[in-house]
Amino acid sequence: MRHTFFCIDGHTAGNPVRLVAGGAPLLRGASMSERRQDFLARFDWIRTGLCFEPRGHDMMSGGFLYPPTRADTDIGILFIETSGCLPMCGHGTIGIVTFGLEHGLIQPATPGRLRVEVPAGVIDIAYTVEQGRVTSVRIVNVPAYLAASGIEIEVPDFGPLTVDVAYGGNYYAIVEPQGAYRGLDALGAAQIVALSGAIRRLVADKFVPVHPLDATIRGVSHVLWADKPRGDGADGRNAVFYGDKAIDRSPCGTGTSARLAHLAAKGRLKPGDSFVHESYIGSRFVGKVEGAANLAGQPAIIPSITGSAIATGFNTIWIDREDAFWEGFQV
Ligand code: PYC
Repeated sequence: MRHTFFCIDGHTAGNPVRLVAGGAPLLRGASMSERRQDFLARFDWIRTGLCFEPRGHDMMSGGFLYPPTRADTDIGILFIETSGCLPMCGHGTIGIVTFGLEHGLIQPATPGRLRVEVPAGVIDIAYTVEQGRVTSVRIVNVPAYLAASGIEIEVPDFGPLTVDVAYGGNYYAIVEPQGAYRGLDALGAAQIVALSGAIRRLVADKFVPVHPLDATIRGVSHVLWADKPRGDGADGRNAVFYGDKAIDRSPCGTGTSARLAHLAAKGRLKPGDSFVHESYIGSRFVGKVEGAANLAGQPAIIPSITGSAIATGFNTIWIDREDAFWEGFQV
């Protein structure tokens, strides 16, 4: 049996986005969070088939558009990625909204604005269009907060690290330069990948964050290595590790949100401050602490992230049960 998926492929600040415009399964659930659980239980083969090799690769990421479950939103998005179905994905949202608007899949009630239901909650989008191209997408994200500070771990063959955990739509272990970590260029991509999986496991042995409003969002999924910027006009640089082998090519929307909450909680940013974040490859998002918030008793912030995406082409993908690798594979 052959399943056909009509996709618009592209990238946000260098990281891949595959908008699956045709072929989304019908999902059960009274919210995008419940639909995420239903997708994981019944349709995870679609994610692995489209994101893993041979149809995808270690960084592959994307999502589907759905009618929202809430009357106060315009669209729903379900994210897929090599590591699973993320509650929220910033670079994915920028790409999906850009490609959806440019190809008439999204019809906004108010031009320039969208309210989007994602599994992590509701986000507000403002976008600009010039000559039929979406040139900028600003996301006012779900509340972000610092979940834990000063977790001490001993990383084999590297040494001790003190790590903080912050939420920006996913939970991030944040590592600032210290001890044997002397910055991203000194570390290099191969070591970032080799160490990050161990750091994620070591942090999980000591602390498992659970979202105060949605217990299905739990556990550190990403590691954000923070550093000073390389280019003029930026405030920081990062390498965000996800899945088993990926370094985000974009500055990572949820990672930037978590970093803003982290810096705000440490008194290094305040409401109204902007933070230009560089990715490992030098692409940029503009982050901003929009304001203070309260997340079920936790001090939090409302972060925003602004970036842009480019479509690279249409891609009709088959997942054929006759293919030995119909579900995809990872090495
Ligand atoms: O942009 O939020 C993001 C993201 C998550 C994983 C990769 N990118």
